[in-house]
Amino acid sequence: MDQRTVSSVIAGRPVAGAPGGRIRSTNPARLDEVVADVALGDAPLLVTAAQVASDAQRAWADVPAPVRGRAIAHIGRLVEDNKQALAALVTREIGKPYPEALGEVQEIIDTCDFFLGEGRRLYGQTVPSEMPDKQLFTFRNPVGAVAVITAGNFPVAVPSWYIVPALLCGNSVVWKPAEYSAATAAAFHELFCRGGGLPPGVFNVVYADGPTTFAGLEQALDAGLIDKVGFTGSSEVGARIGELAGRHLQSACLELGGKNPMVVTASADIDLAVEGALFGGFGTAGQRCTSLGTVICHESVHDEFLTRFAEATAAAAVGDPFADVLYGPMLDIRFSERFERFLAWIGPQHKIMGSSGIGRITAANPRARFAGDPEAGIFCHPTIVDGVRPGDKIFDQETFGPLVGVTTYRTLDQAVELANAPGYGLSSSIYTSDASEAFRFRRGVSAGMVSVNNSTSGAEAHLPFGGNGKSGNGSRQSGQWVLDQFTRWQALNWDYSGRLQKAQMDVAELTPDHDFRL
Ligand code: UN1
Repeated sequence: MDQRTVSSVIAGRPVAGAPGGRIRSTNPARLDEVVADVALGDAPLLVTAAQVASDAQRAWADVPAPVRGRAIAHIGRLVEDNKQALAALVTREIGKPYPEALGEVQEIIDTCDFFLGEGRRLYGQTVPSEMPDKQLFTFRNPVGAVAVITAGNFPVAVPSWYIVPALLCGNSVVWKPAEYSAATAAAFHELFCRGGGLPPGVFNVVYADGPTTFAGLEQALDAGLIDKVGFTGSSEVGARIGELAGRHLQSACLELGGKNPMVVTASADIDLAVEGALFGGFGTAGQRCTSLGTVICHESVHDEFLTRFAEATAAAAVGDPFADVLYGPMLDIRFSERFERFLAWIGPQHKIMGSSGIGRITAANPRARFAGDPEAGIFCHPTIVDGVRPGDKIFDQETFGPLVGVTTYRTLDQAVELANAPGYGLSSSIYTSDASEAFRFRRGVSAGMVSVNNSTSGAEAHLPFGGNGKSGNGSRQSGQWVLDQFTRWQALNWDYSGRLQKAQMDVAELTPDHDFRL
């Protein structure tokens, strides 16, 4: 297997040396396999990248939008032509099962397909003036140099949600991907630069750890080199990034955690709900921000749902992500260590189901349905925790990993209250055959995304993606909605009357007859 050396690329040139040290990105399904040697940058390197991006942005904005749209089209085609290779790298580096990795790469292609046409739209408006011989217009202007910081659970799809529209709108980019998905990030960066024929400096990538990134970002913002920040990651770090951006009078685009509820009503198709819970809860080993957090089951169907869900979970194959499995390893050792801490929140009032053990799958703590050698990587048992209630940490907080809570409700209002109780608001789902329940749930739930008879995961690439509460600050990605993140409206008024016409004051008024009655 090939092993890459990965370094930051600024102004089209790989950065020599490793001022932030070196790390190894390993295959989480086979820890002895090094996927990449990664040279990390320091805070000054991030500032240099921001300077380069800032310098390159004007000329990029001068490239006509339809030409930028063509660049996006070419990127999409090149990604499509490299789909299998990029997906295989995703699977090797972060352990996402290969079919899901193919889907993830498809999400880049879909995003390019959407935005290639936007280059020929990027519409502004013509607006009537309140005075004669005057015309009003609106224009979308690029924001400037954009810093994008992304997680490694969707190491290429989610970055494309930022980077494709940012470039299309005429912004330059500094991207800081997760260190543990650096080889995948390097491949993505190269496909974008080569496919798009992007001028040097328009799209830069910097590998750095979290604290270094924060320090570099702060310095770049202080120096006026970054005009917009996009961040996908934890609610805790997102709050700090939002605060930092706010101090610079900017609003960050934040895509944060979730505690995504699934309501199973009395009229639900239970088989469908079980299938949705299995994919939503345990797909990607529960490490999506759209992963199912808690199943909120009507008390009349709780026992039936739980029995079937536990059976399906126990029967599902886990293991080698290139085999036919429900899920593979944890993304990286740090996630399995943190997951162990979440498991410690399980109390005596809870009932555990779904596997032959909990925590790391090992020879001493085996799982019956396992593909491959569990000791070679970082694999965790799927865990269903029945009887969770508000006030239990396991109910209230995101537990990034293969863990699904189950609770019960009596009235739909209670179900909505339970769905909203943790204070996140990313994705949500309801299984019902009653349209009024679906619409009442939609109206009451605080989530930015609602699925009816579908799992909490699986958002399509052209609907607004984003959350409320602890899941984000209301920003939305994807489709036409993300344009508001990467452009600023400019209003133009043009008076060709040859005199100063004062708004609100020099406006003609027609005389109504208010006393008229039929
Ligand atoms: C994420 O978890 O950060 O809806 C993104 C989904 C994917 C994207 C998830 N299309 O599950």
